[in-house]
Amino acid sequence: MSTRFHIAVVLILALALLLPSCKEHVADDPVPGQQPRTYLWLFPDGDVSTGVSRKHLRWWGESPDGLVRGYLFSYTIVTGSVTTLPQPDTLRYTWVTKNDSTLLFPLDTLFRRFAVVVRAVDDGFGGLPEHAIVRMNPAPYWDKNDNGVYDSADENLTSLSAATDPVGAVQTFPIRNTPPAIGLLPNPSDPNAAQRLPDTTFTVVAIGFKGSDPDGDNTLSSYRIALNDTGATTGQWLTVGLRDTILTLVVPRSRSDAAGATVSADVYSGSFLGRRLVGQLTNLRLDDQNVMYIEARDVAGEYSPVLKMPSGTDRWYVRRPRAKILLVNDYTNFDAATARTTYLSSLAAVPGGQYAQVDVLDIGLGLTATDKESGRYGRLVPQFVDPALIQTFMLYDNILWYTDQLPSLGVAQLSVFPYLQNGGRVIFSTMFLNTTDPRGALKDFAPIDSVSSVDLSPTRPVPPPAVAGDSRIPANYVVYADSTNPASIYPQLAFNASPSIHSVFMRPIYRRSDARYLYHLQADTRSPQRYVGAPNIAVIDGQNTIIFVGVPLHVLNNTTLGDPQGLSGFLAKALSQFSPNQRVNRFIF
Ligand SMILES: [Ca+2]
Ligand SMILES: [Ca+2]
Repeated sequence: MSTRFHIAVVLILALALLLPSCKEHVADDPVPGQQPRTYLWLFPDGDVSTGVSRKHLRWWGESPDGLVRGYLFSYTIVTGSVTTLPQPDTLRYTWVTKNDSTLLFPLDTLFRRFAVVVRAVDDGFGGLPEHAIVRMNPAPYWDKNDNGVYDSADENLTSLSAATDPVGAVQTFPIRNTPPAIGLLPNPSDPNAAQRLPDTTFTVVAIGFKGSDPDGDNTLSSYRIALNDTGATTGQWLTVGLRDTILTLVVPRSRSDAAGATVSADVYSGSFLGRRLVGQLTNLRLDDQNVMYIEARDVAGEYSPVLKMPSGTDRWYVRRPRAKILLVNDYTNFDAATARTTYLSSLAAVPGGQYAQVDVLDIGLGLTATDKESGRYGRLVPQFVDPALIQTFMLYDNILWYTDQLPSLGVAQLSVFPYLQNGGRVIFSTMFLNTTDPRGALKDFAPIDSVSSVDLSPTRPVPPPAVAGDSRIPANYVVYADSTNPASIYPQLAFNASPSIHSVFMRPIYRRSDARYLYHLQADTRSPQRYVGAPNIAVIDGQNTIIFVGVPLHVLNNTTLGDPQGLSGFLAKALSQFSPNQRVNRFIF
């Protein structure tokens, strides 16, 4: 503590003890012409040792012969420990009537000294608008244009000097910078869970973070990010701006297809739609584990402790994308292994062999049916679906998304539409629930107007009458291609020969106005009939970008009653019909 500060403390105690007699003295025998005195107090405990840049100050004045009208307040950077007014007084003062303020010293170096000067002004002076700028040299004036020179409309303040404390309260504060901190943003898909990376991704990953600084968040200056190495030899930091708190690393296929063991990633800031390229990061390891490092920097040039992702014992493995098509596995039913094998072999059998290589994303991995129903994300789904899953999709020309009766709709709603809008092509195969179904959400990306909502639950009345849909489709029932467009008739399909009954919740779907039907189910030949008519079960949109199938495609692999190539025949036709010149962000093939 400084000597002056001690004096201030002693004085205030003395004044408190002597207050009654002082008052009497002032009232009985005013002393005209005496200037006020000023006192400065630092909260919370008066510690003026080297400290952080946020200080709560309080000041007050004592006037022996009148009231205190206000204060001239100033602070300035100094080199030594200043305890008296400068001579000549060249300070820039602000006129204030309040008695306290939380000061944030504008620290832009590691260490600074700031001198605070407060001078009480008594009622011998008429006052000024709050925050008016006052200068005392060469004679007091209101520096209206704040240029430090008495000129233009500035006003002389002739009565100010006599009303002002000639000494003032002067205190020097040594301020040391405090380094910033950095932390992860909340998990956007679940605020109650920590943000994590999927343990395996393709060449896209997103991370959200936020810096803070005890000296004030407005003293943060930038962030920097590096991959796998922060050392000077091979590590490379990429510095990004303060608003870039959601970063997505993306490697275009043109680059990863030609890369060796490591590759450079483009770094985007923000959501998919609002994305901005902010730079590149070298050193992303393909088919290997990777680590990201992120730091915040403040205006004084100090960095936060490093934020490392993944953290703890988590790992993040980056797989090199190799295929032209991404198989999105959103299917957790008992026959999941059969379904997966059927899709992989049917794609491999497409003539030409261009789908022999298939990349798979198991978005249902780790989820129970209950999890799916409550909208939880699988652990391979990037928590920033927008932009990370959209950018992952953009690595592929086509997506085949197959799901059980509980599609990951929250994920699909955020990702499928932007993918289609940016050139992607999708085959989406789903089942429906027995009593409720997600018609509204499906419409966000599927070219359908509605889905039959008839009760298909086990407690539905025994037929007759037949209803619009069924939960039990006999083996070998034929799925006919729509023939209204003779130039583009799809191969016939049929339900597999076993089991004898397929337990799928089939509901007729109704096309969006631009879309056309691709397939309808044969009429029900059972007696009594369980479903009415020949329900439409597949549509394609008017732009030829998405095919939506309301039954699981993997049970339509009947090569006797369907196309001789079975499901493969359908996939060959569908993938070739998709705007054939389409290439998403790719280079080879
Ligand atoms: Ca001026
Ligand atoms: Ca700081």
